[in-house]
Amino acid sequence: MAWHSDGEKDLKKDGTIASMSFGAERKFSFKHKQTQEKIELMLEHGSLLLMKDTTQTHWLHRLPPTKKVTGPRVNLTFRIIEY
Ligand SMILES: O=C(O)CCC(=O)C(=O)O
Repeated sequence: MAWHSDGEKDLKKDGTIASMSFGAERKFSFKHKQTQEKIELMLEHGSLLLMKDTTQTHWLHRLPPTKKVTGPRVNLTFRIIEY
C-alpha cells in the first residue's frame, strides 16, 4: 500500500480513526509530511491503532510492501463520516 493520508471529503475533519488488525503481523509506517520523520510500529494480531486529532493533516501512513507475509490478515478501520 502506497503512502497516503485519509482525507476523503466525507470524513469528519480531525476525527479519530480506529484501525483493528487480525491475523498476520504487519509493519505500519508513518512519515511526517514536512520533516520526513518516520515512525514504524508492528500491528500484531488483535491490535488497535488510533489515529487522532491532526494525524492525517501532518502524517502519511502505509503498510510497507513485504515478501514475508506469514498468513492471512484482516484490517477493520472505523472512520467518522459527516454529511
Ligand atoms: O491495513 C492497514 O492496517 C492499513 C489500512 C490503511 O492504511 C487505511 O485504511 O488507510
